Amino acid sequence: MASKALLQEIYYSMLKVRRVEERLLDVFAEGAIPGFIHVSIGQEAVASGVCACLTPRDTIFTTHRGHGHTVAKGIDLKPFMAEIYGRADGSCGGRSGSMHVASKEAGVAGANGIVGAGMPISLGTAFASMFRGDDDVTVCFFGDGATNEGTFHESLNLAALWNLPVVFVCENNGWAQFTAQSTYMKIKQISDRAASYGMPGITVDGTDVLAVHKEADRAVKRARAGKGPTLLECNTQRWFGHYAGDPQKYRAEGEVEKAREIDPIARLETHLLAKKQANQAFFDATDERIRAEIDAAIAFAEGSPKADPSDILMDVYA
Ligand SMILES: Cc1ncc(C[n+]2csc(CCOP(=O)(O)OP(=O)(O)O)c2C)c(N)n1
Repeated sequence: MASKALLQEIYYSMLKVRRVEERLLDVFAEGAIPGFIHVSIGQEAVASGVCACLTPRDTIFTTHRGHGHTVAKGIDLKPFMAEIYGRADGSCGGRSGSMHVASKEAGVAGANGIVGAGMPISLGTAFASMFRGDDDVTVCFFGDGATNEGTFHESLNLAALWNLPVVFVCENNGWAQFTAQSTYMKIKQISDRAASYGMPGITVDGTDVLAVHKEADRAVKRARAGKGPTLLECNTQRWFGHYAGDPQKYRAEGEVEKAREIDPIARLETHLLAKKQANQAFFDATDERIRAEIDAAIAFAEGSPKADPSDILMDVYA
């Protein structure tokens, strides 16, 4: 059972993810951000529920839709925002942009714009932990669409074979770009695929942060204890389009509105109020604190010089 302090911390994390992405949508619309952004609004319970089980030493890998995981893992918002703005003080010197943010300090080994590409790389940090003999864990986030990539199958097979300390978290929002899961996959439950590789496969309501946290905690503890990988499927809802500006014309009438009725943050608020673990004053103060942190991060990004194009190949090894 999660403690009051932990639940309040998870609430802060979820609201921070939400407010950061709302702000990113605003500044993107103003033309302040180069490239594309993909937001995960509606999916916050997955990022925050899983990352609450991790230590700063643990590593995550994420995707093109990775702001939430990166913020929940604890990246400093200033270099995070500067990175998305393409500024020299960004966590990657402004060379990565939204889709490839990484931060060694925060244990974020990187977002990745290539679908399914994080999975084989995540075996590397997991193998390194095993090789060093420490108990650090790697978590690899990806979407439902990525589970049809060859990398998914190769990575799960090898992770199970080598008993690697990695947790594969499939954030199943039912869509891969503009294609519904039911039109590209026969099975309904992606976690069923885990059995083929010899690892546990769990499906959880990804809008219920308590459920996500409980199952993620079990999977992370299992990996930390040297018992090997788990596939954790979190069923969730994508409120916005595939990318910022996508009008979602391919979705059935009323579907988006229905998805937005299931608000993972409101669900946690209801739980906290019912259990008397927080009150409205706490929610308001948390929001105010987060908004101030975001204002400071945006000011930092805007005040940072643009990345110098002549540095583009710096730190590129292959
Ligand atoms: C290898 C590869 N194929 C195709 C694309 C184009 N693409 C970008 S995101 C995306 C859909 C990914 O869907 P999913 O894995 O479910 O993640 P979600 O966008 O729902 O978070 C596709 C096909 C790509 N970036 N990389």
